[in-house]
Amino acid sequence: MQNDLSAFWMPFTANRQFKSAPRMFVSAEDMHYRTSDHKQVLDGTAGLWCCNAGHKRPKITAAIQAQAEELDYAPAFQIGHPKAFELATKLRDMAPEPFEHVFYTNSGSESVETALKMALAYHRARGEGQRTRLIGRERGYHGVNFGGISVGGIPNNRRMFGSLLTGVDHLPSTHLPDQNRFVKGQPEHGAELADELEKIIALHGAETIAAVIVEPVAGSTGVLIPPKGYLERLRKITTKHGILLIFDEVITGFGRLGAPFAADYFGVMPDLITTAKGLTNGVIPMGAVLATGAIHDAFMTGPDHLIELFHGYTYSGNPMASAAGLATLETYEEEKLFERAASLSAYWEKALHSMADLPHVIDIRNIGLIGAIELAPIPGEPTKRAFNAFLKAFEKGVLIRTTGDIIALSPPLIIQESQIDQIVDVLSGIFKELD
Ligand code: PXG
Repeated sequence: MQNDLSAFWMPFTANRQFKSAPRMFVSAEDMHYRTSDHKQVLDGTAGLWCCNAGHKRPKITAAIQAQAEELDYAPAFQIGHPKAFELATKLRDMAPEPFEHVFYTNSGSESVETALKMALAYHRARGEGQRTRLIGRERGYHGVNFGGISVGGIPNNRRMFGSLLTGVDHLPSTHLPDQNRFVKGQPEHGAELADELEKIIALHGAETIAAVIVEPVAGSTGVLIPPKGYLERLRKITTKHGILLIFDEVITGFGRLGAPFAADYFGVMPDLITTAKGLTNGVIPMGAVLATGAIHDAFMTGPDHLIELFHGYTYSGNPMASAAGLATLETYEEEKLFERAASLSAYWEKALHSMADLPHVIDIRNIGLIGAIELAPIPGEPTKRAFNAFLKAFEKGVLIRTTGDIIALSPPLIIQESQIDQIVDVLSGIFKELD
């Protein structure tokens, strides 16, 4: 049957281009998608950075099926169901030590809004309600809701949408292409960029600032890896001034760097962590904000029968999502996938950097199982060269993501070395062919 594509207004998609030559996935298993014209496509991006355990994983599929039979939905407010508590406990056990509490959302964007609201309300609850400013960073991506695009630093995501939140300021991006190029892992230069926070604090007064939010590794804007010492300095400055530090770990959470969270990997503890994506292997929408005991406890005052935080979603801790989350975390543990990511990262690094001398390649960056290959833009036609690479890679059976003229890679943590080779072979061939 001919499928009418016109009704569905697709997100973050060139709708007219897509609908003139659609690319459709109809099934998936482990490392591969299958297209509507029966082609296998190797998943170089874990869907959208979310299917960390690969696709159609038996335990997750079975858990969802069983949950649908048992309890499809339970009200999220004033009533519970066991799996939401079980998953929260498991998450707490997996998270770094200061994180004792879990607030459920349905996406990364909602986790960001939740964390920002928690930060504001935390200060207010402690009698510091004048701390209303939020600090983000240039080239930051924190989802697409109003708080997230306000603290985010992507012009296209902001400019069409009005005046956004007031009282927001931005740190400079950590990307220093002139000093850090073809760096393996964390760059040497740029820790001092964290000191820009001191200038922002001096400008506004520390007592007006509620929180700083950053991605420990910026994913969406092309894999920007924190310079050595940068996150440590941000932590030091925020602590000194009583400002909360939020790590947006929507991409870096759940093993992407070879540790449960980037906070573990870098050994820097924020006050709030936002998550989503890998929490349920992308199978059912779910996000979570991890909060320290100190933040949670600041709300636990007043009469017992009153709601402490006026925030939450109809689907917070949804039974189906909770079941998927539990089965996902069990799959990560049973298959030791975070350890696997850590041990594969050296092979990954070497494979990626083998493309350094190919045509058009102007930078390569990597950390954990994340990689980026930056291409020189076609003069006057930015983004086109990388998008052409995406189209060609798809034709050759490899799924990649592009942002600007940067190719971003983030395969499922079950990837084999031979499949890393396949990605590099296909991309190398394409770079030689590209205009
Ligand atoms: N924070 C971060 C750091 C993210 O990367 C979000 C929040 C928002 O999550 P939701 O679930 O609301 O989409 C994200 C999402 C890409 C890409 O190709 C990245 C994201 C989403 C889609 C595509 O880089 N990140």
